[in-house]
Amino acid sequence: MNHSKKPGRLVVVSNRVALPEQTATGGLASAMRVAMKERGGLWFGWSGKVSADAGAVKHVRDGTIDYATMDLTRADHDQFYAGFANRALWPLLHYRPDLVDYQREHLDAYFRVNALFADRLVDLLQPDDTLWVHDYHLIPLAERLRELGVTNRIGFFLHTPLPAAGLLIGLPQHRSLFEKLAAYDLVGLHTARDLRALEDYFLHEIGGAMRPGGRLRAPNGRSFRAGVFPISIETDLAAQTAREAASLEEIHQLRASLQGRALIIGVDRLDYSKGLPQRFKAYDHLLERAPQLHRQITFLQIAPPSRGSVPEYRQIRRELERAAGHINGKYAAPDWVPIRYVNQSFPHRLLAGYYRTARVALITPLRDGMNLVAKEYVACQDPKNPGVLVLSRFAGAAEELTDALLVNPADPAEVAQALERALDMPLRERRQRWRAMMDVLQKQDITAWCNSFLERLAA
Ligand code: GDG
Repeated sequence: MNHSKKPGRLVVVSNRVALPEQTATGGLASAMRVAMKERGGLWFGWSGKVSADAGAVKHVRDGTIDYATMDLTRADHDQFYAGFANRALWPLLHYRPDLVDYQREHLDAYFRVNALFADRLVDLLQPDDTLWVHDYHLIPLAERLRELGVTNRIGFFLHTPLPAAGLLIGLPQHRSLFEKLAAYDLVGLHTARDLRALEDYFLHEIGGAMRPGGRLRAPNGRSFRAGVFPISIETDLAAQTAREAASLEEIHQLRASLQGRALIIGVDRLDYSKGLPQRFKAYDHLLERAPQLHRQITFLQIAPPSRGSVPEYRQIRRELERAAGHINGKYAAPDWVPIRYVNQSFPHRLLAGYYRTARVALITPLRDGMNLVAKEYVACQDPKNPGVLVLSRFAGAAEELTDALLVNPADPAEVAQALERALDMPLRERRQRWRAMMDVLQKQDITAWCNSFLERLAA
């Protein structure tokens, strides 16, 4: 860095805050915890609690991090969080207009909660703070902060994909929402495809313009920069955690239970974007077409439930229970269960050990901003005997991890074929592919991600 001025405090704002004692099962929480650990600063957001005393800010200090959280009222939780954010924006951003449930009151609540966040945050700010706002819950936050007179640098990072502009304009009132991105100084996205969608939206759908130097100008007159910053993981730490996990009792137990069978693993929040029904179908297809693999393989799908207050999530949970039961009913033997389907979350050190035990990771989201599990799987492999990553082309990670076996998750035959190839892959090829992917992850780890975003924001 060649800034002459010492950077001020970092203020991270995200809907959920990963408080010190909580297990973080979401990608944003995993990543930002690392970013904050390195730099310290203020982390502001929702406590995750609903109460009548909403809006009062509570502070917790842990080392160099100051956590400031507030509760939401029941109505704000239902309309802002479960409503507009998770039943309109989340499906839209994941290319699922069919699942978008748009309600005007939910959009109003979304703006209301963003205004409340801004009102509370503004009292905590210092003049040289740099603000970094995260994700789709908080798109209008900067505009509101600007109205309140905040002139600090404010960056925004979108953790989801950004779909094609033609889909974005299907959202009623889309312009009242997306044009507000222009109040940020820098908007970060995971991939080049997401950036193209953003540019296309501003340039061709709402009448913005590209200014010299690559700044996007919105029709409201504000201009901002946008860039590609693929999020990553703590690569070296993940590798070390996985090495150490080998001696844990739980990992021995998993190994022993496999009785020499090859383990295929999937780890995903239980979410329709992760393509789990399609993945189960592909596994069924594999068992159907490759009877020689029966009793030779075990598929462990870990899927901690999330967003249980949203009906689509309860529905997919039921669907998967049925699908897993169906496959086990069809193929299981007295001494073999083809799928172990686990709706539970595990500490990271155990996940690391499970990843290292698995011969194949099967990660097939229909759409995913990045997918950190894919990166964690690679980082956790034994360099001498690494496993194979079967990865959806529609995960952001596929743009970097080009040595994975890339598949279209909607085609069970293609996925089954890739699984067969992965299970069969000679050691030499496994090592070559793993080395190439590990090189990417060592160069582009979470620290590099944070630094590159914050340097661009400061520039
Ligand atoms: C969003 C975007 C983007 C999972 N199960 C457990 C557990 N996890 C951890 C994983 C990983 C994280 O949660 C999941 O991250 P992903 O990236 O795979 O997916 P999302 O939660 O959907 O994250 C995504 C990400 O934000 C970052 O920008 O990549 O596209 O959708 O770190 O390890 N952690 C623990 N126990 C579990 O059972 N402790």
